[in-house]
Amino acid sequence: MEQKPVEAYIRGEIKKHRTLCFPLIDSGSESDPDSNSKASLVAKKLESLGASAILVGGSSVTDQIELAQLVSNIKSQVRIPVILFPGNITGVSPKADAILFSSLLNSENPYFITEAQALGALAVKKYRIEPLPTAYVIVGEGTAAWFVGRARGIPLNKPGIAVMYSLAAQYMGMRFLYLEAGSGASRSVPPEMVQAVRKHYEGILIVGGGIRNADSAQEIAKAGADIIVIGTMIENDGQWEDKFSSIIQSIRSA
Ligand code: 1GP
Repeated sequence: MEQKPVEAYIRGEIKKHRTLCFPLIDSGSESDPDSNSKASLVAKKLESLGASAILVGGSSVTDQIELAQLVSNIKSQVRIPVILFPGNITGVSPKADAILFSSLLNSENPYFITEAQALGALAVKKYRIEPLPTAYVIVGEGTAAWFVGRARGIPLNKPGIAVMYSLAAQYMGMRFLYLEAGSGASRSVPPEMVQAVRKHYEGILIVGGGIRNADSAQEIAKAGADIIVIGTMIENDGQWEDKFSSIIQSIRSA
């Protein structure tokens, strides 16, 4: 099968740098009406600090007009791909380069496994967004992604269960696997779990949720993640630029 441009770009970047960082920018902040224009400047900064792509979305996107505006603002500021990370069909937006076209494999609700995907697929085709077939697996409990997605979170101390899901994802042809602890998680996906999955899963391994500093990013990179996702730290930390730089350095020397 012909490899589409964003996937080929990601594979090329992994060859070059081994572990990449995709920062996540959430759409919409009720408390800050200027958040979208600020976010595009943040994206520009992130690109200059070494981000390989910008993820846009999250589990709480409710305003599609605002999301579309955000995506085109970011596109006007950066050259790296802008990739949608949808929590629902509202997360599909016209100007993006690609989408993590995800199935939440460990949801208890079929809506998040196949129904939202069917409802959103024609929009992805119409907008010519490159779909990146992704198995989305939630680890641990108590986060928004876990609650909204009705996930039966994989216990943090059960890496073997994550391995089972990752092999299932591989056998179903999903070329990306996202191990998600959830935004703002108090504990990130344990490196032991990442390592166990890495031994078996041959696709592109994304790990996110609760990664706030260079040390934990490095541990997860060493354990075998191809891509690390950082969200909350960028939104909440006054020193985010320095911290982001040190995360990039730490994963590239892992
Ligand atoms: C959430 O994995 C991402 O979907 C990022 O998580 O906000 O905790 O960095 P954080």
